[in-house]
Amino acid sequence: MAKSDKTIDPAAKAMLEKAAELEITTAFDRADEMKPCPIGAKGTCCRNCAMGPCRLTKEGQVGVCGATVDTVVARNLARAVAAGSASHSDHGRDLAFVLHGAATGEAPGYQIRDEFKLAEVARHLGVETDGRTKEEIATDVAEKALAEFGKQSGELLYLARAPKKRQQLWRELGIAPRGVDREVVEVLHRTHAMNDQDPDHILDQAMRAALGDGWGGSMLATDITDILFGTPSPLVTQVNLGVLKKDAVNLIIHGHEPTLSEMLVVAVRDPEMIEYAKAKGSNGINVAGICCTSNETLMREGVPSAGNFLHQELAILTGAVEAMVVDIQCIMQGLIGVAENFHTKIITTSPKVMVPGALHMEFDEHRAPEIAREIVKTAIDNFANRGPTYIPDIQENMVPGFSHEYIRYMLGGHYRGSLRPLNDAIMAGRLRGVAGVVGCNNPRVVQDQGHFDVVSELLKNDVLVVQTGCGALCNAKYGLLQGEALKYAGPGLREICETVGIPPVLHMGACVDNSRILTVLSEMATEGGLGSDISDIPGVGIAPEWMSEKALAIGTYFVASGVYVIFGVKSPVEGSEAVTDLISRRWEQKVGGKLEFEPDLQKIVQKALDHIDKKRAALGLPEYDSTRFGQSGDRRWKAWLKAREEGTEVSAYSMAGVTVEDA
Ligand code: BF8
Repeated sequence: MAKSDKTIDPAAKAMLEKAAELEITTAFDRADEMKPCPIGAKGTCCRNCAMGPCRLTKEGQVGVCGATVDTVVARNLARAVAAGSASHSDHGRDLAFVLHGAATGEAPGYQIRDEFKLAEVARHLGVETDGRTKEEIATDVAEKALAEFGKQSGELLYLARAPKKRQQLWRELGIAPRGVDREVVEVLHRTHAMNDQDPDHILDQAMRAALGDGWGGSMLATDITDILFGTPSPLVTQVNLGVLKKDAVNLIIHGHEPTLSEMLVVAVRDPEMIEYAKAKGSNGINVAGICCTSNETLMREGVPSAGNFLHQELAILTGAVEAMVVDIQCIMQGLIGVAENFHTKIITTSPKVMVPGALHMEFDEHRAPEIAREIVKTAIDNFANRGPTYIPDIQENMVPGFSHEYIRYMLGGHYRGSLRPLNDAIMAGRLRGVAGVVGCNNPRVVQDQGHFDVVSELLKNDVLVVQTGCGALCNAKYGLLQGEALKYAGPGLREICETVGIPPVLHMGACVDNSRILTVLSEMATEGGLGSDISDIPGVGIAPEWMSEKALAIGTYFVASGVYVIFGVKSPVEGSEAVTDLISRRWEQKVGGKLEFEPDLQKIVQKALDHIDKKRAALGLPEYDSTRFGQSGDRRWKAWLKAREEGTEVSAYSMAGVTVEDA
C-alpha cells in the first residue's frame, strides 16, 4: 500500500510523504515491517509462567499445565481489560488527590471552579453540604472518592446512578464491583498461572473490574475534572496539524491527565511568558493538544487540537514543535526516534512514565504553576534551535463540549432540562437510535477510515452519534462535529439538530468521559418510554479502530451495562470459539449486552442498525421510516439547496452560537 493510502487525512498524507522524503519511519511504517504474531493475535499464547510460553496452535492442544485454549484466551482478554481499567482508574485517583490538595490549599494554583458539580458529586457520594464551605465539601468528596478505590467490601457508591434493574442484575450475578482496585487485583490473581480456569468465571471478573472502571474510576475522573476545571459546554475550536504556527513557539500537550496541561495553558497565556517568547524571536506561544489531553483542553479551554493518536509523530515531523509534553498513556516510544531528527524536546512529566531519551521534568501538584512555567520556558528557549518547518495548511472547525449536563440543558434549559425530548424523538422514529463511536486509531487499518465511514453512514440513517477520545478528534477533522455536518444527516436527525441547534455528532470528551455516555444511557432508561434498563435502549457502542487495552475495558463495561458493542480491526479472542460465543451470544443472555469483533466496516453499520431496529421492535416502537420526518424543517433546507443550485446568494444562519457559512 502506498504510504499516502494509509490514511484518509490529507494533512497526514502530506506528512507521510514528508517522512518518506526525510527517510524517517513512523508507526505507519513500523506496522508494515512488524507482522503481528499470528498466535498472540488470536489470544492463544500463554506467557503466565516459566513452563511456557505455551503456543496453542493445534486442535485440542493444551499448555504444559494442561490449560485449554479457551482458558488461555479468556485469561488474556481478562488481563487486558484489567490493565485498561487500572489505567483509567489510576488517572481518576490522581485527580482525587489534586482535588484534595486544591481543597486543603496544598495544591496552589488549583481551584474549585464548578460548585454545582461539586454539590452534585457530594450528593452521589453522601457528603453533607448544608452550611459547609466548598473547601470542606471538596475535602470530603476527595476522601470519599479515594476510599472508593481501596474499598474492600460492599459496592461502589456510583452504582446507584445506574437504573435499578441494572443494579439488581449486577448483584444477582455477583459482578457489582466492591472497590475499584480490588476488582483489578482479583483479575490478576485469578489469571495467575494455574488459578481460575473456567472462562465464564474468569470473564465475569473481567466485567466486574471493567464496571469498577466505568462506574467508578472513570466516572470519578470525569466528575472531579469537571469540579476542578469546569463542566464542559460547547465552544468553537480547530483541529488538525494546521493549528501549529510557523512563527510561534509550538508546545504540544499529549497524554491524558488535565492536571498539568491546564496549568500549562495558564502559563502560555501569561503576558510575561508571551513577552519572553517574543524576546526570543518568536511571535508568541501556541499550545495545541494530541490525544485525550487534547480532548480535555479543547472542550474546556478552546485549545486547538493537532490531531488524534496517529498524529503524534506527524506533528513532530513538521519541524515546528519546540516541545511535546507528555504525561501518561498512548505515548509512543517512537516519538524519541522521530524527535532526534529535529530540535523537538520530548518532555516526560509523570512519575509513572519515563522514556529513555526524553527530558524528565516531573510534575508535582504541590508546585504545579512553577513547573508549568519551567516547561514553557524550556520550550521557548528551544525556539532558536528550530530548522526548516513544514506545516500542512489544513485545519477544520469543531464544536466540542457536550457534557451530559449540557445535553440536558440544551433539551430544555434550566427550567425543564431533561432527556425527555431525546427519548420522544427515538420513540417517534425521528431518531432511529443512538450510537457511541469511540476509541483509537490503529495503523493496522487506514487511519480514520473506520470512524468516518461508520459515523457518516449512521448519520444518514438518522442515528444520533456521540463521540469521545481519538474517534471524536478524527471526525472533527472531517467537519462532522459542527453544523455543516447536517449535510450527512438523515431527515429526522437533521430536523432534531436544527430544532435544538446542535451538530449531528456530539463530542462528549476524552476516553475517561465515556462515563458521561453511561450517565446519559442511565437517564434515558429511567426517563420513561424506552424501557427500564440500558439494555432496552435502541443504541450501540462502536470502536472501529481500537488498539488499546483501555478500549477493551470500556467495551466490557458498556457490555456489562447492557450495550451491544462492536469493535473493528480484529478479534483478540479469535483463537477460541467458546470465548467468542460467550462474549457475543451468552453474555447477551446474561447481561443484555454483547461484544463482537468485526473488521468489515459495512457489516459493523449493518449490525448496528439491525440491533437498533431489534430494540425498537422489542419496545413496540414504530418501525423506522426515513421518509416520515424532517419535512417541515426540510423546507428551509430544500429552499437553501435550491437557491444554492441556482447560484442565488443565501445568507448564513446560526446554530449553537456557531456561524455556519455553508451547510
Ligand atoms: O484514551 S482513544 S489512542 S488517546 S486509548 Fe489512546 Fe485510544 Fe486515543 Fe485517549 Ni483512548
